[in-house]
Amino acid sequence: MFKKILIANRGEIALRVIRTCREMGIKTVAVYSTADRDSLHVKFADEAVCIGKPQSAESYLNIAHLMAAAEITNADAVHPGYGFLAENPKFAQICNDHGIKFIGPTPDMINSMGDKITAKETMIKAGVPVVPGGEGLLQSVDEAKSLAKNMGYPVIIKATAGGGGKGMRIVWEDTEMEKAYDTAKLEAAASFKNDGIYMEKYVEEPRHIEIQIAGDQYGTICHLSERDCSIQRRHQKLVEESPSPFMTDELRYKMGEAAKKAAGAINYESVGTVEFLVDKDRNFYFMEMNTRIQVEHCVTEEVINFDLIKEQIKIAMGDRISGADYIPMNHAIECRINAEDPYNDFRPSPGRITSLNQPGGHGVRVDSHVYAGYVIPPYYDSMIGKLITIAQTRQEAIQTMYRALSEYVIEGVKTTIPFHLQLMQDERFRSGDFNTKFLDRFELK
Ligand code: MV4
Repeated sequence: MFKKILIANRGEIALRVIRTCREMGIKTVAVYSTADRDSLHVKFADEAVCIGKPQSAESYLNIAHLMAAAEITNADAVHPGYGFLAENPKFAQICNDHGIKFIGPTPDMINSMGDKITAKETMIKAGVPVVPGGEGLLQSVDEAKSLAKNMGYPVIIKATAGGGGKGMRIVWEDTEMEKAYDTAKLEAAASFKNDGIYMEKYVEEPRHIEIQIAGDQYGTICHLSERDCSIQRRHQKLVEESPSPFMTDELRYKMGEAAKKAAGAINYESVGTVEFLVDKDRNFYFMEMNTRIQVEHCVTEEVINFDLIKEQIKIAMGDRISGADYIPMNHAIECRINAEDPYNDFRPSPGRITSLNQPGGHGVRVDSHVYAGYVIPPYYDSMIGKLITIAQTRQEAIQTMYRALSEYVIEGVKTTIPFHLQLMQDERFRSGDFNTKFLDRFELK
């Protein structure tokens, strides 16, 4: 049993972890940069340690500072949240080497999913469907061209060290290949210090549907149903929901089994997510696996009535899971409320929140670390909070969302609320007829 957990993160996820720890009777240590002195996670934790300057590299990404904070407070475990060091195998290794349990998978598991070609090969061996493509790294433009001719254009070039959309190039015809190959390789080298690239058939207008899974230290794995994350803009998710409006019982069964196979192939321990692309004919393909808790975990929590952070902590303590899968019992939608100007290319809008009214009432959950007078620092992501609504049907969850968004008052910074208000009234969104290209054609009025 953990007595004290250090949370190596900030913002709403730090608060989210503190809340569950309180309920479990576990003490908490917050860490903070000098820019986050007045943050709620600092006030809500039992102890707080300043770990450095505002820049992430000097604080939330600084492993030496975090380990010092864990040692002086006698923490017996570290929760990494999402982002920052959550998928850094070196950090997980150093925690474990110091006798501090990293609440997440082992460094080996993080590594095996971090390199996309390795992950894909593991999935093929395990019998999980992957997008058709070349085997291994591309060695030359000529190889890229002949491969693309064989499988037929369009194709997509991806960085093996990439993920989340960075360094991808779609290629529609032979004449574009040379430039795409070169820029993808340069971009991969610059972004990831690894210029390895590979090719896949490009799946047009896919949905992004991911399966939440959990695995314990004894090899039991279950799935906790899907989230539809197709409403994205430049690879930034804006809205997530569960169940997916595109889901059928048969598809959920098949994707659930595939996700469990994927996790089982690496003996996965902790909670995690298997991301799939789903085409219009409901063919699905493994994309990547996230070895962390995700921003959008709340919609799953609400549709299956289950605390995923509690489960993650219990698994790390060595508890067993039952192995039963979970099916959504109602509908949940999450809107990300960011300090961004949707009328100006979603440009970040940090600054002081001069006035605040958060929504409430039946079917509404707000996960947020802000308060009236809080200053959103410019150094980190611009999320103010997550607004989640829960209802028996999708239509009702949308209606509740519209109502809750109308109650939300945030003054002093620009927010994504006007975008979400229009989306909730959009006929195509309301009918569930959308894919990852939806926001490319969405015009804010
Ligand atoms: C694809 C694809 C189409 N075909 N792969 C984007 C994030 C990264 N994880 C992989 N991504 C994609 N891979 C093939 N073979 C389209 C995307 C993609 C996408 C995927 C999910 C959500 C939004 C997206 C937006 C653009 C492209």
